[in-house]
Amino acid sequence: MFEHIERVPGDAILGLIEAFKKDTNPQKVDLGVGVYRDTQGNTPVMRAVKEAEARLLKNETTKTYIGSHGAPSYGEVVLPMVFGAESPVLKANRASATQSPGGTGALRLAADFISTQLPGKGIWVSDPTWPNHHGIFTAAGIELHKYPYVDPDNRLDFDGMRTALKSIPEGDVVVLHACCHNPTGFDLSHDQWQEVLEIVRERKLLPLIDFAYQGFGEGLDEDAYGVRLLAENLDEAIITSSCSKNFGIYCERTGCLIMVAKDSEQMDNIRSQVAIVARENYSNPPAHGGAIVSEILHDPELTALWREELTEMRDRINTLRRDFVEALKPYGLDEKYACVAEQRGMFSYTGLTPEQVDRLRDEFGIYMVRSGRANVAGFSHENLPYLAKAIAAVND
Ligand code: PLP
Ligand code: TYF
Repeated sequence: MFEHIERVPGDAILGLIEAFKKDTNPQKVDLGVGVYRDTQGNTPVMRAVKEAEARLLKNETTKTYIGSHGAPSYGEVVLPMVFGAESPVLKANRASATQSPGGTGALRLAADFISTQLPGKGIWVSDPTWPNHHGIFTAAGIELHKYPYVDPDNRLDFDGMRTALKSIPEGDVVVLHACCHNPTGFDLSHDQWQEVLEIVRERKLLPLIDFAYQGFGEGLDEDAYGVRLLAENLDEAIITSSCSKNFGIYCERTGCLIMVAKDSEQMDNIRSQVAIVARENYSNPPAHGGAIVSEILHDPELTALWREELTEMRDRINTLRRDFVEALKPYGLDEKYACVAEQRGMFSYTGLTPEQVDRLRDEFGIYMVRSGRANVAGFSHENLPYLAKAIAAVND
């Protein structure tokens, strides 16, 4: 039965973890997979999370199923985090939260919902986008298309994006990154979001906004600008939120599918269908991550601590972005890589070519995705001089 099954290559991003581990170069630098790293290069558990877990362990009385939509206490705190506490969307009771196994799980729920409830609709993703978008939507049987996002000079191609969005067939789904675009780090300005809103409304498109990095760009509220603008001004939207990065609970698989409907009655109808999709995939989501988030966000002291830690992570990334460009100044390369200081979030499309990326890996033990995507959190004040020297060498 299994003889004909072929081996396929693994995930290119996750494969970098193994390759990095095997490298014996003492100066090696990991700029691959998108997890946050502190000054020591570690991905520690946040203090607010540790404290929340201690409380949960002490107070836990049952491990029974939590239901297909997850814990209500989780949805109760995620919705105001995403929309803002005073959101008209929440006041009108037209948003529904379904806890999911990570942002990935939320994307899969969205994909299955689209393929079963909106059959025949195509889906449009930015070129480039997170490779898993391709896999998830295609696996759900949805026809995938791309819209341009970056120009050959490694700048946001908003003209190309606008033109493409205007030609999307009415009723199709358009995937937008709320902030901290993966892989490029190029985000939309407020004016550009406004234009996107107008096109989406005019073309009667359904926006699916992937919100995996809330708080990693400019701030929790600032990063939600596009999500809130679209949700408040459109009848319908889908948002996939993740707590993996902003709570540092990657392995706890904590996310949320948020469906925005015209009114509370339609929201309830949709919600009943989402429950079926969840049930058919995994029945109930894992509880622990959602319980952590709920414990933190229901407690003002823990919330303040968590916000402080999140701010520290964000500020560190944004400082490293500027310092990276500074470190390239002595080599006359600061202008060439100035985009790194302007991009936001964990990732930067550096503009390094696949050949340069290969040389950085082979000659210097510096690992990043072949597209030239670097995880900025892998920079440190210790390795920046080495990185700058290596980048200068591959630019010779
Ligand atoms: N969407 C994007 C753009 C991502 O970069 C990630 C990161 O892993 C996800 C979704 C999924 O996040 P999670 O780890 O919560 O599944
Ligand atoms: O893009 C990244 O590095 C993160 C982590 O299949 C990730 O989003 C990468 C690949 C993958 C799952 C998660």
